[in-house]
Amino acid sequence: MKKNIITRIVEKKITTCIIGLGYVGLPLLQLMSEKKFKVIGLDVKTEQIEKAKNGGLRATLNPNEALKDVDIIIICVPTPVDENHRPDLCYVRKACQTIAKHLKDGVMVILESTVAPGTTEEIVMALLENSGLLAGKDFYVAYCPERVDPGNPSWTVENIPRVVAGITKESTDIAFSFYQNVLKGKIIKMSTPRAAEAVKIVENAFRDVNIAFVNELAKSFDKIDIDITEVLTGAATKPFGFLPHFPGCGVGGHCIAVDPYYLIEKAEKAGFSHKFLKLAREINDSMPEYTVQKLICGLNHVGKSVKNSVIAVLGLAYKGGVSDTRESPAFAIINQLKGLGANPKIFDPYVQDKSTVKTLGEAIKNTDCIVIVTNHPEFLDISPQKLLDNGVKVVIDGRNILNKKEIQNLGLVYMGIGR
Ligand code: SAJ
Repeated sequence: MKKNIITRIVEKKITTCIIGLGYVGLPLLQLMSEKKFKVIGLDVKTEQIEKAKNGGLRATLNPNEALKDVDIIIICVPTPVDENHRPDLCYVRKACQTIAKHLKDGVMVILESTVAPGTTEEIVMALLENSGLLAGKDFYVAYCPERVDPGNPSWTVENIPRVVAGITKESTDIAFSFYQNVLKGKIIKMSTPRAAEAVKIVENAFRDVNIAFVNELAKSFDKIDIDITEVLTGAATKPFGFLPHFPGCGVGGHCIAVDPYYLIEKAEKAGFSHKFLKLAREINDSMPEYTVQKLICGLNHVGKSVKNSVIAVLGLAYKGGVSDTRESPAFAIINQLKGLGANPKIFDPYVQDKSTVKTLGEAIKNTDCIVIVTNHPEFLDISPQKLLDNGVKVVIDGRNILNKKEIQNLGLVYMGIGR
């Protein structure tokens, strides 16, 4: 069986189904289709199916169609947290329940979604064995964390290195062979699925704690009149042992702001408390309020209150160049401003449906204060003169992207995050 499926992978004679056609599954579906693999996408949302079909890809809402005669099933569904930051595996469970109804001998099931270490062996396997088949004996199971970085032109689903591990050596070998034949990036075998699950969580928790580090520095440096961007640029001249991260008005997105909670909960259940990870989350989640405090202070400098000012929030997306607003700090900032009696104009060129004005011009026209929440390229060259001409008095730069000196030289109040 192993030689058969690996031979068929090499000969591109396998049929693959990708469950979940979001920012992870859709690029993989596109890539496999371009490489002439027989592949079909399965999703529960019509708009995702339409999006795939409009790109000339095979996709369906119907599991019977998607899982008929399939050899390899890749699960790429979301793994969010709920409002109490508790991990939510409902999409993974649903996908496994669907698969179990169609699972046949010799099929390889690979989970790509970010999960707590142990999930593949303790939850996914059991759900799939509801098919009546035995994992590792009748069918194969592996874990290969996704590493998609939305908007990154250099690192794509095709060339990003990947780690992979199966529940048995055979499962590992088959999954390894699959990715080696589909992708170009280096594929590294790990000893167990839980090691591979831990790799992904560690990568993103690493980023979260480093961002929290510079966010705490920003609060400290604001008190002692040090420009953190200058200090980080200086520290980055050290060619080893330092990796620059940057402070801002908050940490959003479905990865960095979410993944640490999967390890926090898993460790808690095992009797360990991740004080450091929790503190990092607390610091990063405090940045929207810190930004609003700076806005209040900035308006005070010009004798105005939040309630009696026209404020424009620039950016809703969680990071520059994308339209994804999940976990974006923009919403906390907007809610706090509304709580203070403001009715802010909102403009994000990538999120028109949630913007209250349609152009940057409208956003700054007759506005007292702008607050930059997202480092969209469109905001990088906002002209200080234009701000002045439109009556802007206060600039809150939540991503430290504007020219502080130029803005201050025109007599406007500039407040960055740590600068
Ligand atoms: N952010 C900061 N300071 C930083 C970097 C980011 O405040 O120095 C904020 C961003 O504004 C954003 C949030 O953190 O609100 C997340 O930014 P991100 O650049 O980490 O973007 P993501 O969430 O798309 O992270 C993805 C991740 N990829 C995967 O999980 C597969 C992450 O592992 C990558 O490191 C990251 O892209 C990347 O390198 O861009």
